[in-house]
Amino acid sequence: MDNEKKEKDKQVLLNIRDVTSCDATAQMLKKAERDGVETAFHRAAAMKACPIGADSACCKHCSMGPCRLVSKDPYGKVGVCGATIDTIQARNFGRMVASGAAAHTDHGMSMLDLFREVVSGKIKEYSIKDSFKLEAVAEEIGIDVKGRDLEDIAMDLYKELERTYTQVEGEIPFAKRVPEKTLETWRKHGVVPRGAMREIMELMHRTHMGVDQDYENITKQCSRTALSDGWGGSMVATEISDILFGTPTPVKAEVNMGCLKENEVNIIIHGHEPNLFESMLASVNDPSLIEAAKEAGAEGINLVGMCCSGAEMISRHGIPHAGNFMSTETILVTGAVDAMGVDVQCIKQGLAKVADCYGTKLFTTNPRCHIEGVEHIEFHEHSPRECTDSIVENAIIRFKNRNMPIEIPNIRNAGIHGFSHEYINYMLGGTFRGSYTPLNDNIINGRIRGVAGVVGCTNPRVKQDYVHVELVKELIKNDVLVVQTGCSQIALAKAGLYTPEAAHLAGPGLSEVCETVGMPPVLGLGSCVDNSRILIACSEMVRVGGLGESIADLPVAGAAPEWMSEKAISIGQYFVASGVFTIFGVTYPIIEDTKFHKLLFDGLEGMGFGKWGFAVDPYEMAHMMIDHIDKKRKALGIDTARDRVLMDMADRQKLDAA
Ligand code: XCC
Repeated sequence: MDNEKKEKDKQVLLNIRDVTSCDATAQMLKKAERDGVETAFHRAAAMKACPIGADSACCKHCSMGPCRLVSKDPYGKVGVCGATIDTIQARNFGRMVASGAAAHTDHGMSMLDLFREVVSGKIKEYSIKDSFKLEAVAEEIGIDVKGRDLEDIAMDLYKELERTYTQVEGEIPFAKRVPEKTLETWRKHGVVPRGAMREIMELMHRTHMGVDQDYENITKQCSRTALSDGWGGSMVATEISDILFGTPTPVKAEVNMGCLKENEVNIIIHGHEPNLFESMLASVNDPSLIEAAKEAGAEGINLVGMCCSGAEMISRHGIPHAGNFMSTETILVTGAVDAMGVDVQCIKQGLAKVADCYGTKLFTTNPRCHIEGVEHIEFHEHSPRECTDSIVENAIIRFKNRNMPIEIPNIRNAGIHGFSHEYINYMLGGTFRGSYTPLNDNIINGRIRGVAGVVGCTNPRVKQDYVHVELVKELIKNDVLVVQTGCSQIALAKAGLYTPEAAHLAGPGLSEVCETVGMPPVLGLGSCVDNSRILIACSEMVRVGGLGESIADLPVAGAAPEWMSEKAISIGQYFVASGVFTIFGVTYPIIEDTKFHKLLFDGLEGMGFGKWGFAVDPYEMAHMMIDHIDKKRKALGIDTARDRVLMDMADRQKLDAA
């Protein structure tokens, strides 16, 4: 028996309908099993998650251990150094925050490096696409813009934003965007971030053996570090990407595996940083490469995105999106992908083997992310086309030599993507009076009950897309407007909720608003770093007035129902520290009935922050969020308005006068 046959014989067979609600992924999983190909779904089924790790009851920060505590009796034992369960959990949690924040802030810093080189004229392949936004952001953080050259403003903006990373003392620049009362809470508890490098370094230091051994003190540094991601590194990534590549405005685009085209050279870009994808867009439109594809017998070159790279490009350019995180291996099973270029984050090492099985050319491009056995074509920002042209050329060669049957799921879902904070402002208020006032008014009058951010990954430990879709449907049915990013956005787009017609799934108040404005009940804001757009929207809701003085007062909630990455933990912690009730699904890396758990799930709220929640069932999760929104409405004194969803003019005037 050869090795391949042996592997096929020991392969776990899935009950496919239990692991995904994505029809295209299900179709490809069936094919993968026929072909004897293994995916992360199979590996998850074959490998039980480690229960000690899942509960964070293990400490391996020194070689006196690793020490294993007992989740069922968390205070029955301590580590060899004497560390209690709360110290161990807080340290493990802190390291997840540090790693997640590092990923986002390093991405943001790459965007800022590119911006500097473009502004100083050293890179000519990219340029400033949104000078209006450049001036608006500069002005907001105190840079004088009147009568000045764009280049001077841009260089000042670069210098100012560099502080987001390198500053050793003082507050990060975007702290100026934080509502005063929220900022006061941060100052009171000493969690206003200085610079991301300092915060991440300090958190790594404090979680070293024998340093910070007070879970409350560690939690403070978790918040400070996470805030340096949300209001720092991620926000810089979003703002600089908008300035360089354009601020998203609504665009009709398609998602799902049916975006692949059998008769064209198919290229997928997967990862997170938009500069690679922007260059690839230029490459696939190069007449000489199109000609080469045609000479190879193709009808053209088809560029498709996945994961957050795809979310950036569907938002800015309407580039089709083939699927979220748990579909990145299965799409290769189509046999139709001629090349996949990846940069950083969420790139499964398992892609290499699947790509090999189907002859797809897989390329890593970023110096931070190589994969053993995978060809690396380094992407240099000073000569970006060298890398992306080469990927296209390789894809054309693979197209010419396709030698196995192709099966592309015939599923495409059209929808409207590309909402940004700026566009929401315009959409609700019009060109001359762009404002969040109509949103606040509709929340106050009860047509919209509140706003929920539903974001984050997919995870083979739960049925792919199912929790995202059911949660969002339940929220909009109850008049909660939903904003989304990342892989969650793609789950809902595949389920058809990104069309204005989906308004019929919303409750009467929300559907009325959607129909009046012509918007879907679910708004996609882009990639995971674009969660910063949700923070900005929250600040704006506070600034406009009528919904309290801090983010913690707003009738809003957040969820990452199928999360898997450490970045998600950092995102969760910065939303909580900003004042938002944030619920995670799948599993929560802390034992219940410990002091650290109580602090995260309850204590933080009493200190003026938000709090964490956990639920696996989408309906339970939705109702926890709705209950929280109702609690905030009550505290604001707008709970009675909700009883009479449709108000007449007299009601409105009474409310305004109140
Ligand atoms: Fe990764 Fe960003 Fe999660 Fe998707 S949502 S699995 S982090 S690609 Ni960002």
